[in-house]
Amino acid sequence: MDACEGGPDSEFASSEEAVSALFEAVRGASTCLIVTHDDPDPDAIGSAVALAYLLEQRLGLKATLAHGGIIGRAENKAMVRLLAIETHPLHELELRGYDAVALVDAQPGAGNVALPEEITPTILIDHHSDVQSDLAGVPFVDVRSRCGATSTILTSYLKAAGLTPDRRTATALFYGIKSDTMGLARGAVEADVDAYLYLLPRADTQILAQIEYAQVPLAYFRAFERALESTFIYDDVVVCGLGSMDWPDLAAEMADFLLRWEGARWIVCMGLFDDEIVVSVRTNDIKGNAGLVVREVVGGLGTGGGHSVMAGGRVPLDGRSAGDVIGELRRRFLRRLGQDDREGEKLI
Ligand SMILES: [Mn+2]
Repeated sequence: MDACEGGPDSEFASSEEAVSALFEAVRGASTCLIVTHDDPDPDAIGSAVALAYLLEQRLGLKATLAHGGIIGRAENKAMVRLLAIETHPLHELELRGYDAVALVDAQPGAGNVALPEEITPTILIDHHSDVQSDLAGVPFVDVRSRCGATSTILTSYLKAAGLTPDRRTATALFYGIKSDTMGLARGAVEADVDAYLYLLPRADTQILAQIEYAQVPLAYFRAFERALESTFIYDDVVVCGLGSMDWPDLAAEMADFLLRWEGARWIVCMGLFDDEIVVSVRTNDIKGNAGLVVREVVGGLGTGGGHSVMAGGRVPLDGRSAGDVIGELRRRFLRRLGQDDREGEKLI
């Protein structure tokens, strides 16, 4: 059995069971809207592509992909362009026009899903833990928090349905797993490794290389310089205030990058995008419970959550200045991570 199959939070003992329940949940439907979390990452996009493939190939459903926010990171833009993935901004669609709605790599209560509250998904497939969503009324729920990627769950569905992914689907799923687990180095379990090895020979390695080494705009290097200039060290806690960002996932990208510093245990990156402070947290302490840390820190101010070693959140400005909100979050994070509120040492 896959190490994240039938986990403590999954209702299903196997992916075969999950797939038959999934098919039952969409019985009679002819269209399905597949929604990811806002500013979708490769795992969200890969999962959506694979679910569409499964529903189209096995049930003849017509699937439409949608997301909130923007696809901002250069790699993610390259992924949708090179794999010809059509995903629509959610606000441009008439949401009531679909027979079924699926949510992948996200949950309704996480605060990072633009799907209006009055729309109850038909399908929910995710690997985020402790989101405390009210999932009553969602006909199909499969949350496997031990999986390193939602793409791993979708790979097991395809296998369970006896469906071999085509090159495009395999490439999207492979990159989803690779990116969410940092090449199996972060939070990956046996099932992620199995899925990764199953997909690798089926994926287009040339396209993968073009995605991973996607060219970036000049603004990227400038943002990097600004970020490094405004990064401060408090023992093993590193806090980066990014200021105004051109795309929201820059906070996560910087957090990943800063975690490479040998002295780091916790990274907290915060930046302004669209009147909200975007928070991204990383730790190399596998018992760190980053998701809980973020939820406690942003509690009362915004929303957040994640996994043991990576997490994120959003705090709306609500009329305050970005500097004030970032300052308050910085103080809260430092206190929560056992550091005094002090000046901090500049990174560079
Ligand atoms: Mn994910």
